[in-house]
Amino acid sequence: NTDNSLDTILQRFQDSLSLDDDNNNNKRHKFWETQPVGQYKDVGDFTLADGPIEPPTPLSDVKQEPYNLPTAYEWTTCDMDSQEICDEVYLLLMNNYVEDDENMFRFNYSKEFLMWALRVPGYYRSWHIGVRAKASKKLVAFITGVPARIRVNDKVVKMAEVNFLCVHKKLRSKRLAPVLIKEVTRRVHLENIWQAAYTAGVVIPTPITTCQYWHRSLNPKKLIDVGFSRLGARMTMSRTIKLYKLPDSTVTPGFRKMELRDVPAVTRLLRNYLSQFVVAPDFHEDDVEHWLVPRDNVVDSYLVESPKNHEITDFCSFYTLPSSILGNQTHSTLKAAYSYYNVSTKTPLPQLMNDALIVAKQKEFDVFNALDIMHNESFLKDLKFGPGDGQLHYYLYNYRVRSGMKPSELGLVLL
Ligand code: MYA
Repeated sequence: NTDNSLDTILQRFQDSLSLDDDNNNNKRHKFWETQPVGQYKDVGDFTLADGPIEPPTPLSDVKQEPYNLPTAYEWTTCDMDSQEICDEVYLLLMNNYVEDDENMFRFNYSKEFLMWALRVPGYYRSWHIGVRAKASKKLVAFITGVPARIRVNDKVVKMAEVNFLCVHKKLRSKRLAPVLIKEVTRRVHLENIWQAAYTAGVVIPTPITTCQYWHRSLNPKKLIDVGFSRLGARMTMSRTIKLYKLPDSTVTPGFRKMELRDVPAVTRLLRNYLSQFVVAPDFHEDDVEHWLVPRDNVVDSYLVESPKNHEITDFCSFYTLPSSILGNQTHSTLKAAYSYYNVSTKTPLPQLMNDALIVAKQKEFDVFNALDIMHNESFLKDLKFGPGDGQLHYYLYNYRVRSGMKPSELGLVLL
């Protein structure tokens, strides 16, 4: 009976999704089951239409006061223009943010990066939310949103991109995260925005797609020394170093750093390219100026300008996100570049990305990371990227999209 077997498959899928569950009661996701997000029980229900899961409520119905915190804690809005506040946020994240499964590495977003990621065109200060201990005033938790226009199929939707959710290690598993999420939701609603996009390494109801990280060694000796990668079977260190060796300079004629004057051409190139994906940002010139004009140690962008007619034909970019190496005597940071937005119309994508690897190597990155989204699969294997063990799940809040989206149909990179 086909129905039955479909049910079985769905049930197995649902079970596999909640394997990492740590709740003792029968509810698998006490918080997420109450939220307007795709629920596991709806997976495979093709009668549900794409679009908002629940309609907006009148603004006057949005709760005016912040949610209650445990009595020892208080809300604070983090002013990311202030060097002192940025230092506090930087330190909270440096010591408590995302680690790999083996707790060998922890993201170490720089202050400059945080200021870039959070002060975007049209940002709301009220969406940069902290929690302090009342007595010591120490910052112990954080969550942020920034506004974005995201296109899903043929609709452009105003959303919040939610990121940097962090609870101090000493305050974990006390259900503080749901309070932070509800508070950012409330503040987003107050701006008359009802949808959000976010990514996480954990599985919660319900990913729109699940992506994999791939890693390209640039400094294989260091990566092996710190335990990021291992010597391959039948490989010596010197053969490994030779395997990953790159030319000293880029090969594509007309390949150069992006400048402010390139914003209109890059915007056209990018808008045209991103239009083919199911979910992608709707970038205007001010977004491109913010997100893609190079900033030292934050974001790098290169393009190909035709030597003949000066047309901009190709574009590639990556952002800088180091990780602290936990408990290594000789090395304290892993310098990682993350593939951002890339567009090829004339230069084959593998050649363009090889040039990106060459500049990343020149800039002394140890590793170049990329997700299997957009057209990235077309260069990962040829350019000697290897699959990582980490997965990244993409989510939308209060917006349903057809399930079964492939990573290659996704045109969105969140930081
Ligand atoms: S992803 C990066 C997340 N940060 C880290 O991994 C840093 C290290 N870890 C921590 O700081 C803590 O472990 C965190 C959880 C804070 C993650 N996304 O307080 P709890 C659910 C969503 O007892 P803690 C990023 O920043 C969990 O399933 N939910 O747990 C994007 C459970 O709910 P349920 C998560 O470990 C964030 C509940 O929280 C996540 O002390 C997007 C447990 O709470 C997670 N990464 O703290 C947020 N981790 O019982 C959603 C755990 O139901 C935004 N949980 O399973 C939604 C859109 C909002 C705006 C809407 C506007 C319209």
